[in-house]
Amino acid sequence: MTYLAKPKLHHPTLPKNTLGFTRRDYEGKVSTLCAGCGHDSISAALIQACWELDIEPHRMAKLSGIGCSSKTPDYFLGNSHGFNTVHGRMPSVLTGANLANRELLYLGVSGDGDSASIGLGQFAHAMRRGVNMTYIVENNGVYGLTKGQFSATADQGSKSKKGVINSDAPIDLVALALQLGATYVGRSFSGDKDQLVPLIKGALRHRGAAFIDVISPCVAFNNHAGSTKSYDYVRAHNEAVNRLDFMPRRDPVSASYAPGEVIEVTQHDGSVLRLRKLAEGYDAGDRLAAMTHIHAHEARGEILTGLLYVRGDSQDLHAHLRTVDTPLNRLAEAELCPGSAVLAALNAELA
Ligand SMILES: Cc1ncc(C[n+]2csc(CCOP(=O)(O)OP(=O)(O)O)c2C)c(N)n1
Ligand code: SF4
Ligand SMILES: [Mg+2]
Repeated sequence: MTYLAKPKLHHPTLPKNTLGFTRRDYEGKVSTLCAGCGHDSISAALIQACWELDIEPHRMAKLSGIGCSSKTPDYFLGNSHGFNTVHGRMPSVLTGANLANRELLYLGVSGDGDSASIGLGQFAHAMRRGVNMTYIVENNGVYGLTKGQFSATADQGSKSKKGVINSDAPIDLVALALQLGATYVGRSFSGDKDQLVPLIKGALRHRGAAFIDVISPCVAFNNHAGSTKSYDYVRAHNEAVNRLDFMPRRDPVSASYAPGEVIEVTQHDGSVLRLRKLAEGYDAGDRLAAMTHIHAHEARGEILTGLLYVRGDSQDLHAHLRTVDTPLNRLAEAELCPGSAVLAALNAELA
């Protein structure tokens, strides 16, 4: 409960990262979510990823919409910037913040209701514009906060807690993100920390729109037989395409792997994603093949997880708009309003 303050004392032997911070320094308030909610495991994975990446908490901005999932930024990175937007409006508020200050790291946390229903248009435009962000959807197939109605990601034929069968076709946000031009696309399961932590680390180091759909069971309203987002169902149908290692830039890159078994993708900052292929012939650099693969496995009732697509030479919105390197919120009047002589020269160019 949030009225119970977390003890501030750290055990003296807790390991520290290169900034001198322990994992506890990346925590937030005590979670008010239901015990066992998948969303809390995602918060734990985010804390670990940020601690391992030596992220300075004040350089991170976390934005969210409305929902149990969107409440979670309160439970991690308590020393970072945070903004709870209106339901479904996280992407546009984040885009504005990112345009104003390109130097922060942007994390968008949303739910399947927040992103696939009311915020679907906002989600689409953040992806196609290449907003430099890590966009995480904590996907439980229901509106958890408002007591378990089917969301737009609920599978057709899946059963609600009260026994109602969902008759509508689902929206697959991963397939949509790929189609819309996201340059880093992955899916994971809240119960698979080994897969989720490196996936988040790769996304945080990616330049451009990085999207991760995390299946995150709602223990209160969507964890029964007949649900396709329950712990049991996801464990039984999870099909990983690759295993991911994230290597920060400062580490020497070794090449001790058998050819054909591992693909390496170097990101813009020099960090390396090392992908061990699990699925025969899976190439995370081939967008069309990724789309086909996702649909083929979906037809078999399997949930494909791992890094599904990544583009090493990705660009972001600032590159598309050719903005200046200095964050726009730091430009002073002299730069923003350089005077009539500059205006006259510009007009002369257009004449
Ligand atoms: C404009 C608006 N419409 C509807 C609501 C009611 N509402 C609150 S949360 C929510 C859905 C949340 O679902 P999801 O994003 O999947 O989050 P979860 O709780 O499942 O993590 C809805 C419909 C609202 N808060 N604001
Ligand atoms: S209602 Fe569902 S999504 Fe919300 S906190 Fe409880 S288990 Fe999590
Ligand atoms: Mg939900």
